[in-house]
Amino acid sequence: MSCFSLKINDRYYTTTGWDICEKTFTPEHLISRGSNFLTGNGYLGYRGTFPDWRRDQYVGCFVSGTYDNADGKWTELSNAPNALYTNLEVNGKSLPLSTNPPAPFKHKYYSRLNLQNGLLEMQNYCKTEEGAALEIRAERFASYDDLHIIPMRFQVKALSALELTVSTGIDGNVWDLNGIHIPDLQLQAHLNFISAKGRTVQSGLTLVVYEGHSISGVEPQQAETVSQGQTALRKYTFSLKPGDEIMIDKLMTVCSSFDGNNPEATAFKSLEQALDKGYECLLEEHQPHWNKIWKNIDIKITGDLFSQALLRFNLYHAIICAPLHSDSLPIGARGLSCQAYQGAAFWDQEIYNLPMLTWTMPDAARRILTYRYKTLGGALRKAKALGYSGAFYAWVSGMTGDELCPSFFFEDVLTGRKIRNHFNDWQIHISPDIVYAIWQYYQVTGDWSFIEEYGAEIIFEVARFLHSHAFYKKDRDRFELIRLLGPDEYHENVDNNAYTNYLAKFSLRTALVIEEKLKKEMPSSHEQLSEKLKLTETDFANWREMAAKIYLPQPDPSTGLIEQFDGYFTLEDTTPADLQKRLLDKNEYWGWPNGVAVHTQVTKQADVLQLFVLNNCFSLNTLEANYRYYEPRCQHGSSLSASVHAIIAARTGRIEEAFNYFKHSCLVDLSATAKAESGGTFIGGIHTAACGAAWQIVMLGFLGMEYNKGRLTFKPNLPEAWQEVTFKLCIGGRQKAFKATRTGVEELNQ
Ligand code: IFM
Repeated sequence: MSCFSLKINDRYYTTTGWDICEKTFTPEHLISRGSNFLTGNGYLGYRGTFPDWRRDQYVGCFVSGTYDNADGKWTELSNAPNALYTNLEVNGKSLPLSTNPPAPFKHKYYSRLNLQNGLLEMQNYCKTEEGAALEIRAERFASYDDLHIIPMRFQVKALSALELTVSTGIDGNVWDLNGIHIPDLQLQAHLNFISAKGRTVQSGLTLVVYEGHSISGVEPQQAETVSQGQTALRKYTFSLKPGDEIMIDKLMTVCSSFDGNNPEATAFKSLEQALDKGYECLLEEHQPHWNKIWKNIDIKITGDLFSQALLRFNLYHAIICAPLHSDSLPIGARGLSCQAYQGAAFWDQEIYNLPMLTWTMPDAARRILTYRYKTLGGALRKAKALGYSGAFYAWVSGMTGDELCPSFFFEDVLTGRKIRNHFNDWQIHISPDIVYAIWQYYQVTGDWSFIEEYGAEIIFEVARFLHSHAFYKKDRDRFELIRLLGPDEYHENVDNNAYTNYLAKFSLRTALVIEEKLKKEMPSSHEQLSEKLKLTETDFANWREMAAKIYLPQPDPSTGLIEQFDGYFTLEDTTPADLQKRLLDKNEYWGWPNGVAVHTQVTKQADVLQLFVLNNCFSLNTLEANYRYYEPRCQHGSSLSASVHAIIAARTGRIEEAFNYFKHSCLVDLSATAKAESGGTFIGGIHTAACGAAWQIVMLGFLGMEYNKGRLTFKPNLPEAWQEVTFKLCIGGRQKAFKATRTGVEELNQ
């Protein structure tokens, strides 16, 4: 371990800008530690827990695609049996691995997440009450070379003579948020490996886990297999002299029938091959995958190691949450770090996660967008069920694209009554958000084939939906969008939310641009698609009319302010701090229908400001006026909010403020500032939107990047300590390298 360390906050430090380390573990950080030190590869996410932790310590290995509804209400990802489970007994007494080391060893304890390759290292020195001393090391990674495997190396060095028992195998008694997903788990200890297999309750998926290991260093005196309830373990006893070292190389392999018809064969093949190769070789094969990822996404900041480490921590999580191996899976709002938010995509995916991928790893962005095509059926079904035409995408979207967001989401903590939130049926901006991301992907990559194959169909169906949702106000000769929920979720049932209306217009115009191009340049595609979607000239004319006549709240000529929705400015004007004092219970929900914010101008998260991130037609004065107005009224009750404020603050030249919001956003997980529970619902885990947004804060905020009709421009406004920023972008299929300084941005020769 390097001697240099730079403090990140009271818990974490970095040694190189490529790692996040901690020196002590405190039980109050049980949830956030597991999330922050998550190792993953987009296929699975294994929480950063100690090897002897169990369900009460939130151990989890969440596997993409394993959606299941075990309690009849919540669909979520399944948690695989824990095949890294390992515990120790020293001289007959259990020795918890997360014990903080006693005084003489204090400074030697550490955990380190290496961001360069996702390797999580843990080291501890333990001394029992009787004076037996030992050093324990464990490291593991989720392989990018074979997505089904997690290799772990576990080492013990005796510092005094001691009797050691190591029990290692599979712990099938796992943490589940909403019902047990694999109630019929079958555990079996075979000669050289242990297996766990079961079926998920409602989705009927088979989930298979194998465990295998090898021991070197000292021969065990005794070995036995102990199967008890939901665990199957090998128990080894060693008699150790001071200086004796034991090394256990362990392997967990995971596969579900979502991945193919024979998950057992796949998981077993992975096990056999990996055992053959051995730990070092597996690590060696894994590393180049990360090298390639970092070569695309890294942003190097010279002059500020603190910002560097924060940024890379967020980029690391923005990658491991993304199912880059598939075009049928979404990026979950908590990625693969837990079951919260149902392993499902929200608008976060398009507006927060995709920009980084589109600009740096466009193939990956294409796959995630293809997921939206594959789930178009769900969006069509949702629209139909609610009486609309076209595609109304699910607010919470899993495997099929059918709406997963329950109508009753929160509970009123004062009365215990359920709250009917309308995230699912009024938050319509999700559909135009998808159009925005698709069009951005096309603008940056020039990949028209995506539009022809998938994008046009999605966008036409969204246009159709928007038209069917709109209300034509005869007296004003304009289209309005009424009964909405905009990005600010505290205000439900509002009309003409500026963000939604502007994006709706953008979507309609995009649909018309595509229609025109298809008609002119690819008439047969135009004909086929029109036929498939049963689109007529009347549809196109309707979209044209609505695009021309949709009401867009304009900046007020005297104040420059855009009203968030009709009547917003008539609401009580107060501050989040004031509302805090009105709470009867600290866990009260602030929003609909009776929350303290509902009749006030206090917002949960950026709304009008969010529009400015996506739409650069507004003048700097408008940005300035609205930032000054809306910023003090925002509670930042969502982890999505700080990044938007950072971007707009940077664009309007408030660099210190922007830097504070950058830290706020990038530290949301490391400082565990966000609630792990809201209205009785567990919402802990990694905030993947904030992770993706870290990239945007730097690029759109501090570097002032804009891309207009194929023209890339920058207006750098760097934080004080940042001397230079180097990064890569992939435009039109070509990767370009850039260097930004305080005075400008230049393209580098590669
Ligand atoms: O999509 C967000 C929403 O904007 C605020 N609540 C949490 C959701 C998931 O991150």
